[in-house]
Amino acid sequence: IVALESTIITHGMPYPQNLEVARAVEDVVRKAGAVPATIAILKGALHVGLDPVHLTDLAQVRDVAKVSRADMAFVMAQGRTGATTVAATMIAANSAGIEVFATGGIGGVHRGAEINFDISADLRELALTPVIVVAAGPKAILDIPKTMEMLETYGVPVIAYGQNFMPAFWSSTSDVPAPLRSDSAAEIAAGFRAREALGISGGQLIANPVPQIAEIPTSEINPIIKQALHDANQRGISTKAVTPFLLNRIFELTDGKSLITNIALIKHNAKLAAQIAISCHNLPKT
Ligand code: PSU
Ligand code: MN
Repeated sequence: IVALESTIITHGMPYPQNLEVARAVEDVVRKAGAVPATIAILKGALHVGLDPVHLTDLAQVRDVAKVSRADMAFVMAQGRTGATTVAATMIAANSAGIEVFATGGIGGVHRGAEINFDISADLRELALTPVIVVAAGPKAILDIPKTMEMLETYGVPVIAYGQNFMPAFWSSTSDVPAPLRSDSAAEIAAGFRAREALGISGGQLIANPVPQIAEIPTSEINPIIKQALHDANQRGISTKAVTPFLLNRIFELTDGKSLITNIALIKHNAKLAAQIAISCHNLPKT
């Protein structure tokens, strides 16, 4: 089983592309031989796996909360609907016995964190919860070197898939070296089992580069990210609103090109996640 998050659907992409992508990503997982489980809170109930009607509703619903570790339980107690971030999806996946989770990009240390202290709860979750998260690296709107430092401090293995450098979400590579590298799903599964055997808590982050054909090179995306960050500052965007604002602003500034890349990388991650899930299934716990 491969877990999929829902914040990407409600806060990461516009309708109707979000619904198309949510469905397409589930199909990629099925084609690769695994079972998708999109995770969300619907009217107070935590769903692990959404049926087509739920998925369609979620893609269009307004005022849906973006929930992380801090607020998921309270949103459920209030009977509200909430989209799960990477952190909340990991918690739900783990409680359902799912070991692998595919997303676009994880949250991380924001640029200017030395002033605004904005560090995503996704990082601490990776330190705590034993789930393998497949992502195209930390989102490039973040401070990638600081995010790497934080992950190291938290004891999270960061494994680049098939290359020596960290991918940067829209771009297939950055100039930040990856701490670990793997070229095989089976090896990633073996690493996860070895952590379990050692009694080390937490997950693994698999940094899977976007296919080069679909990437936006750093030289092209960096000035756009700068502009989007400037706009966010000017408008006083803060806390949970920062990531959705930036993603939407970058979508506007690239005339939709960023979304095309985003879709390509999510599908690519879903496929690798399915391969890892199958490897994990074939590798019993010791
Ligand atoms: N990657 C995307 N789109 C998104 C996100 C990631 O391409 O919408 C979401 C994920 O749910 C991630 C969250 O967990 O953004 C991080 O938000 P924050 O920086 O507020 O922790
Ligand atoms: Mn934040």
